[in-house]
Amino acid sequence: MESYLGLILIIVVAVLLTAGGMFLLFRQGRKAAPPPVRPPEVRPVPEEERAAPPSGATREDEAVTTTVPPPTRPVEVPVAPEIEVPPPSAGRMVRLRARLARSQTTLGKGLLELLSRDRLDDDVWDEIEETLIGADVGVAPTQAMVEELRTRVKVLGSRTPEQVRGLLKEQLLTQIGADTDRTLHVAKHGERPAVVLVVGVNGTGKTTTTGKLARSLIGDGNRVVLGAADTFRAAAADQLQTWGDRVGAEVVRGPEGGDPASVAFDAVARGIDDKAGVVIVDTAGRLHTKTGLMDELGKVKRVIEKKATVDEVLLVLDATTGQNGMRQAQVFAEVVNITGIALTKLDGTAKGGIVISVQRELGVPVKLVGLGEGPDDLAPFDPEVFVDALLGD
Ligand SMILES: Nc1nc2c(ncn2[C@@H]2O[C@H](COP(=O)(O)OP(=O)(O)OP(=O)(O)O)[C@@H](O)[C@H]2O)c(=O)[nH]1
Ligand SMILES: [Mg+2]
Repeated sequence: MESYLGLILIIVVAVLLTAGGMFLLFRQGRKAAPPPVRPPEVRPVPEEERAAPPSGATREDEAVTTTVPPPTRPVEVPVAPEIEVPPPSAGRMVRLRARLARSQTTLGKGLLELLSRDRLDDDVWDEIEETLIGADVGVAPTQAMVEELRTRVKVLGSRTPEQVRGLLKEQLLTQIGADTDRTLHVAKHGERPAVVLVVGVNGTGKTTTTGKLARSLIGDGNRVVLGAADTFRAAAADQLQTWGDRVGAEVVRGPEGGDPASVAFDAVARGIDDKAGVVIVDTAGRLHTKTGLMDELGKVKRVIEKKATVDEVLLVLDATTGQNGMRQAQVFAEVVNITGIALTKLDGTAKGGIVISVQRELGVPVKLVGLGEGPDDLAPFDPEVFVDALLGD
C-alpha cells in the first residue's frame, strides 16, 4: 500500500514538473517569437542611378538587399583630360570663312549695291562713306578709299557687277595691306624657345587666345610652355591651366598676388630647361589708367629679356569694342613694343572695318583673328579670305 502511495506521489510530481516545464517553455517561446514581418524598406533611387544602374545589379536586387549597407559608389579616379591633336593652322581662316561671312556680309553687300547704281551722285558717295565709317574703317582710310573709287568709276563709266566687285576688292585689299608680313615669329633661337607675350585690356580674350594659340602651335609640332603671369586672380591661372591640360602644354604659375614678372621669368626658364619651342606668357587685363600696372607690364618684358628674346608682343583687341577699345589699346603700344594684333570676336561684329583702322592707328599688322570661343577658332589672318567673305561669292 505504501509503495502504491509512493508511486502515485512520484507520478503526480512528474506530471506537475512536466506541465510547469512546458508552461515555461511556452512563455519563452512567445518572447523569442520574431517581430511581425515588415516589407523591406525601399530606398528611393536617385535619378542618375536610375539612368545608369551599377553593373550586375538590377533594381529588384536593390529592393531586396536594403538591410545590407547601401552599395558604395565607385571611387572617382581623376582621369587626365584627353589631349586632342588639333588640325594644323594653315588654311584655318578658309575653314572659318562662314563665321566671317555671317557677320560681315551687310557691309560688303551694302557697298556693292551702292557702287552698282547707274548714277553715282554725291548723295550716293556720301552713303558709301557713311557705310565705311559705320563699319569702323576709320575716317582717313574711308576718305582715301572713296577718292580712289571715284576716280576709278569715272574711268570705267558703265560697270558690270564683276567690275564693281573687283574694284572694291582691290581697294579693300590695298587698305588692309595684302602684302604685309603677318608672320608670327615663333621660331626657336638655337636651343632657346621663342617667347610670345600676350597683352591687352581685360576681357578682350587674352587667355582664350593664349590657349588657342598654344593648341595651334602644338598642332604644328611645337612643344609649348604657358606662363600664367596674371597673378591678380587665382581663377586666371586656373583658366590657363585648363587650357594647358586640354592642349598638352605645361603651365607655370605663381602664388596669387605674386610678382607677374617672376612668373614670366620662371616660365621662360622652364621653357629653356624643357627645350620647348615656344613660351607664351598670358598677362592680366588692366586698365590703362593704372599707371603702376602698366609699368609692371614693361617690367615683365624686361625681366623676360634677361633670359630670352621676346619675339612677339601680341596685343589682343576685341573687335566688338570698336574705336573705344582702340584708344585703350594705344596705351599698351606705348608701354611695350607691340609686334602684332590678335583681333578677337570678329565673329560677333558686322564692323569688320576695324581690321583697317586698328592697323593704321597702331602701326602693326593684324596677325591672328578670333572667330569664336572654340579651341580651333583662331586663325592666321588672311586678307584675301577676309575680303572675299566680306563681299560674298
Ligand atoms: N565669340 C568670341 N568670343 C571670344 C573670342 N575670344 C575670346 N572670347 C570670349 O571672351 C571672353 C573673355 O575671354 P578671356 O580669354 O577670359 O579674356 P581675357 O582678356 O583673358 O580676360 P581677363 O583675364 O579678365 O583680362 C570669354 O568668354 C571668351 O570665350 C572670339 O574670338 N569670339
Ligand atoms: Mg585672362
